[in-house]
Amino acid sequence: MERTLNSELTDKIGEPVRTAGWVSIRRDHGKLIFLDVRDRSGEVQCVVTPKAEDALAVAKTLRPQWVVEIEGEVKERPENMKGAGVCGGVELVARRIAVLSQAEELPFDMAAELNLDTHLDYLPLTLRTKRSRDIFTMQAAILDAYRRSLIAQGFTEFAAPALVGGDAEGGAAAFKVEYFNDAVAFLATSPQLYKQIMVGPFERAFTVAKIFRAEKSATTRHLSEATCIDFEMGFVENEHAVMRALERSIRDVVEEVSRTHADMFERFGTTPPLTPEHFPVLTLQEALKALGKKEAPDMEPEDERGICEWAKKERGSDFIFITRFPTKKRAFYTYEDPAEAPYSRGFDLLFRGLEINSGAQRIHDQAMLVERMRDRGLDPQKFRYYLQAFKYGMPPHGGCSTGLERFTARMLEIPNVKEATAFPRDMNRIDVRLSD
Ligand code: AMO
Repeated sequence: MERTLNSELTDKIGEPVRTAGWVSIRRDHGKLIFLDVRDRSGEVQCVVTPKAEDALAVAKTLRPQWVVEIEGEVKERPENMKGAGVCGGVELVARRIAVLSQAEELPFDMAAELNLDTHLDYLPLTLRTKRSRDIFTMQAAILDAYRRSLIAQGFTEFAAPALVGGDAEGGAAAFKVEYFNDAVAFLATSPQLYKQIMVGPFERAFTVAKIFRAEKSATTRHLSEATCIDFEMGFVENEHAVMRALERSIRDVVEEVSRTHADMFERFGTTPPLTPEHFPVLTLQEALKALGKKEAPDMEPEDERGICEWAKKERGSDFIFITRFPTKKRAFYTYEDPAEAPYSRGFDLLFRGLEINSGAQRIHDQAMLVERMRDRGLDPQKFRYYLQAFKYGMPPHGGCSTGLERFTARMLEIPNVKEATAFPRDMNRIDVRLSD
């Protein structure tokens, strides 16, 4: 008999089926045993009665996370007993149960709320909880919708390298790799230079890339290894063209996940984010003024939270763009129009209190780019490979980068970005706590 998924059982009422999955809970009720069994499609209740003597004997041995195969008959549950979820309308009456794999006694109850470190220590187990499965189902949906939105806007995907010859951002904390003949390599802190090069062949290009940052502190926002959705587009007049493409992608993602995962927002005690037709845009100085603060070269985390509250209250938006940061606070490739000096054409997108995206119009003139490198104490010679893109014709262009873990975390209002990372790394942890 072929395997039937739990979600398909509603179509097989009265029929014999074979299912397989993990036991979540076993409940003994007098002579009956009830099992909740999870597979990739959902959870279903299974009833074992004394009529199925052998199955009952096996059921008595089962504990959470044992992997089983069950043969039985699908029954519709009485109206007043129907449970929630895709498989809540039916139950499986077991005739035969086979154990495919046993599980040791669990270190804690899977329903218990764990502190983050314990949750992370036991990820191979805790990723199986409903909460974790929700988070990473949401993450996969975000990534899928983002990708489709960019493709629909004419972007071509490419795979960016994670090993780079020099540090992509020219100075950001990078991990050294000692392996290559006569050269020190680094793990990429951003696919920046490569996505700009890809404007040459494709005009519009994007990549889902791993970035590596040797962050000096472990915060609720920083990872040592993160996933970014980066895009770059040619023929832009200014940074606002990039912001419009980004706005569309974000709106497409929110629309898609609100439609397909409405129940998840409810389980996380939040709602789909507010995405007005145009996200509010404030310059840095306007934002600081709205917060009653003095001029400053950048925003503090508390300012990011404050201005997001302002955007929600005043403009009905969970997203807000901040523009016109001082050029000296932005990466070397950021364009500055002489008429707008000392402010650059860089921007940040904040979402529910946190920066989730950063972008800009770039310098496209080779001479200007070389001069900027020199101003920053960077050796243009070290960038000669990248500079070819400019030497051989580069249109005005711009792009941006969204942190997938941060986007996911704010979507479900999860306080720590590490919980929205399947296998988070920070200075204290690579899988296990490094001090252990
Ligand atoms: P930036 O350094 O702002 O910009 O990074 C872009 C986005 O990536 C995410 N991010 C991180 N997430 C978790 N942990 C980290 N340590 C981390 N670092 C970055 C954030 C951030 O908004 N090259 C530019 C982008 C561009 O101009 O296109 C860049 O790297 O969500």
